[in-house]
Amino acid sequence: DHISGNSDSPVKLPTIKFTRLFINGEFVDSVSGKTFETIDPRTGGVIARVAEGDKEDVDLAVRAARQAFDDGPWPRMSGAARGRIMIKYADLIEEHIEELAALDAIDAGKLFSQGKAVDIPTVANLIRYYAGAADKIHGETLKMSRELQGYTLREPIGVAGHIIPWNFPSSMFFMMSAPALAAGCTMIVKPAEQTPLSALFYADLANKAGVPAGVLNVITGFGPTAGAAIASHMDVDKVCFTGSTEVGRKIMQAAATSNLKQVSLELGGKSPLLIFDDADVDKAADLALLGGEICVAGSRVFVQAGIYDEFVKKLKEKAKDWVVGDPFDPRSRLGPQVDKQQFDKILSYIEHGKREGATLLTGGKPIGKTGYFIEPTVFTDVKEEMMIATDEIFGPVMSLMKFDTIEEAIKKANNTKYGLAAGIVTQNLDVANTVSRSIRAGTIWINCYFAFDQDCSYGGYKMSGFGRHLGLEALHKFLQVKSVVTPIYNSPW
Ligand code: TXE
Repeated sequence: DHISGNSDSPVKLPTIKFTRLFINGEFVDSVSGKTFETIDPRTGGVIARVAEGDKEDVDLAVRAARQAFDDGPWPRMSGAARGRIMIKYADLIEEHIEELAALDAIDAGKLFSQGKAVDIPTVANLIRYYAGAADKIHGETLKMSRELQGYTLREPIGVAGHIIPWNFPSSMFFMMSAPALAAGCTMIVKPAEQTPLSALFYADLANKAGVPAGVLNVITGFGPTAGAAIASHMDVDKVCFTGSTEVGRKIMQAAATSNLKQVSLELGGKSPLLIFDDADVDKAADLALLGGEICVAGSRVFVQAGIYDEFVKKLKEKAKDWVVGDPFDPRSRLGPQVDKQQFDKILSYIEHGKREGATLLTGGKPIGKTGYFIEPTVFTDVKEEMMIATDEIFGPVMSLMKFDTIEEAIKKANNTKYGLAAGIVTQNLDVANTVSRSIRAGTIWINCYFAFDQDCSYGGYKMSGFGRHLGLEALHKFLQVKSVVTPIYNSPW
């Protein structure tokens, strides 16, 4: 009973208010005057044309951010004053929850109900979390080994560039910009070309909240042009990137060959979910079905031999209830894939899985004639070396594999170039402790999955990148340490 296309949803579709670049506190056209289409993944139709920023626009935005950092009030005002503005910003976002959730639903295909109940309110709370940290940024008094007085200051790093993917347009915008704002940085945000709309709305609300001109600039446009200009800019002090491993490499190269700006990368994943014999099979199957277009998706599911058959049966049953459909339909649990390219990529992996000899347990096909809907897909009889088990697919495709011992589970879980997250389902404390310490990944969820929290940082081991989102770790990404040393009066230093 999958549904697709447009439903007669009672939700009013948002009018598109902002389609131009936001530089130095104003909405402006791109220097070239060019625009590009942003597409509704429910139908493949055009929602709006948006200004196409390029190098010249990035130059203007960086100049504004540089000036706001070097001479403006933002890094100089007290942390408490920055915090107050950020709290106002969060309140304004909360006043527009429905409109923002609807923008992400039409632009990214994200579930409206999820956006309204979770994503947008969480974003407001995330801003408040960092607002509360803004007046608690301090260094240390050092225990020097000689007659010296030494202490450290934590200072904002300067102008930050944030390059954002399409899978969580709102959450990613603030996971990257909120800690930078609290630190006293100024910034240029480039949303993904697939999902520019909510970012421009957030720029307007920042303005209304009293974030000074030049502190938060938004350049909509493409990666190889606008994104690359940020990564290679001589006046950007730090670039934060979330996206593909391939582009992550380019960002590092651009930083290395320009001004050696600091880099943090949150890249792909192929996270394992390990389900042990003593697990509650019903709950384990629910957790396993939470995958999809998310970097930490548990896309490799390993089940211990004793419950394997029962688990497969359960999963097949439950996958049927996983309704794919219009993101505005409250029955939907999965919306469309974000664009044609992602849709084609997922379908070609599914074909590859079949050719490589994996068994299609359920799903495997597109749904409907319009839009980019795909059935939740589960493969069994997957071998570790198959492409569906090694590559990040970034769609509703799961690979099921079997294991016998704990040692084998750990080995298989770590058999990947990625290391973003892992899940463990067991009642046995020893198993949970042993396995969580042995897996090389940035987040381990035990008997849960996707348990994100503003105070709980996440990020990559191995080729999933470095640097952390969320928590105070993310705040420290935007601060640098200055040591100040002075001799103690009359001491022979
Ligand atoms: O990512 P890109 P795409 C993975 C996932 C997905 C694949 C491709 O596997 O299927 O990446 O997605 C900007 N210089 N993830 O093509 O290209 C681009 O404009 C500077 C995992 O959408 O990496 C966008 O803003 N910037 C991931 C951002 O980079 C460049 C989330 C991400 O786009 C650029 C998204 C360049 N040369 C995709 N090229 C996660 N970790 O959650 C592109 N960009």
